[in-house]
Amino acid sequence: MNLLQPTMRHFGPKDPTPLRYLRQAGATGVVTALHHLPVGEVWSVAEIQKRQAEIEEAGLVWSVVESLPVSEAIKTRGDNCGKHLENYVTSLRNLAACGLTTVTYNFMPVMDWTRTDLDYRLPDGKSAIQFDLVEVAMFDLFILERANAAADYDAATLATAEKRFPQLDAAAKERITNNIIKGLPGSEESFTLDAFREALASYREIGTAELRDHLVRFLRYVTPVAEELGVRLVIHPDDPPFPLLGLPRVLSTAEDFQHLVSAVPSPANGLCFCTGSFGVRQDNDLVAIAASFAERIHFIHLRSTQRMPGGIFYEADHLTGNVPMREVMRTLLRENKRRSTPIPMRPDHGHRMLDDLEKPLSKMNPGYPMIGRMKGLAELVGLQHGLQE
Ligand code: DNO
Repeated sequence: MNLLQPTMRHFGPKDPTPLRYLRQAGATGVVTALHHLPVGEVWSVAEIQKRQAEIEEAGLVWSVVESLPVSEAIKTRGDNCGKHLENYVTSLRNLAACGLTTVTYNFMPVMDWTRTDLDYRLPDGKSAIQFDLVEVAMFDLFILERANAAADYDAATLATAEKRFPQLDAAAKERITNNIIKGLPGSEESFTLDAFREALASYREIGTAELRDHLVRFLRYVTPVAEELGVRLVIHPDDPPFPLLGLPRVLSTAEDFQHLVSAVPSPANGLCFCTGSFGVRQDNDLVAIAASFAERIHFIHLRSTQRMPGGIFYEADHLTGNVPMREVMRTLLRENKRRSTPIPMRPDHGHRMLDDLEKPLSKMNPGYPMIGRMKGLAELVGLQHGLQE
């Protein structure tokens, strides 16, 4: 059988889902990180082994690190950049010593992934997460009051934002603000409004070209060591795949990744192929991306999004929405067949549904309810069985 390795994400001891549930859901591997350690610090062998033991106790293996976060100092080439780069390499050495060789990271400035509504109801009553560009614009223009923000939106978005903002009550304003600045699960940063303004200000002199250069310099520093250790670094694409709040984004399209590969051809420079992130842009051809970068894909996130008019998208079921999952899967299986060890794949996100709807939202990791993810994994494994020749 030619199957991808089924994995699921876990957020460590604070995760409300016990590790054994992942195994019951069909995962053999766990995707996790040492979330309790501050970004930029060394991950010691002892800390890594402690987590590894917890995972193995549950009959699972730690397959992928998601993420070994890249600090803001490295992204901006700020004060602690040199120290953080050294620490990053030390952490890679320690991970490799423990047998962990697939390491995810992203290069999104300030914020990791972003949604504006964490409880968007679908017609059947399930709850999805949603991104609404008008809500981002309202936050940007009227709450954050960022200088020259208006220049970053088209006329229709601006007009809708101006019309909708006066109708928002305090709770809606708070929801949008918190969803944007407090950080979603897996984000290592969380801000107050003032701290957020300060973080944005650190990018005043950093546009697309500069951020791209910082990414290349980061990779040129870490990939020689990664290569020596047999570690594959996999960059997670921008989510959503376009600039937000005036911040540049440099990994949103196939061209962006091609640029990175040309600048740093090392085999340690890999891709976390995330269909949900790339798939938000209509001009991203997911099958072509999977085919052209097949050899560099060492970790896969599978989910689908549904685009709506006005810059809105929500997370669809794993096999519906705008992502052509069957063709994507066919392409990935072709590559998987060539490999000596299967490529790890996780069902990315899931809907809140069934009993999970009875649990308070505040006690769950948005995007990561267990039942919806289990359904996603089951569908994605079933699809692979169906595609076997
Ligand atoms: C969201 C995740 C991201 C991802 C990081 C990788 O659900 O896919 O938080 O883990 O961007 O560094």
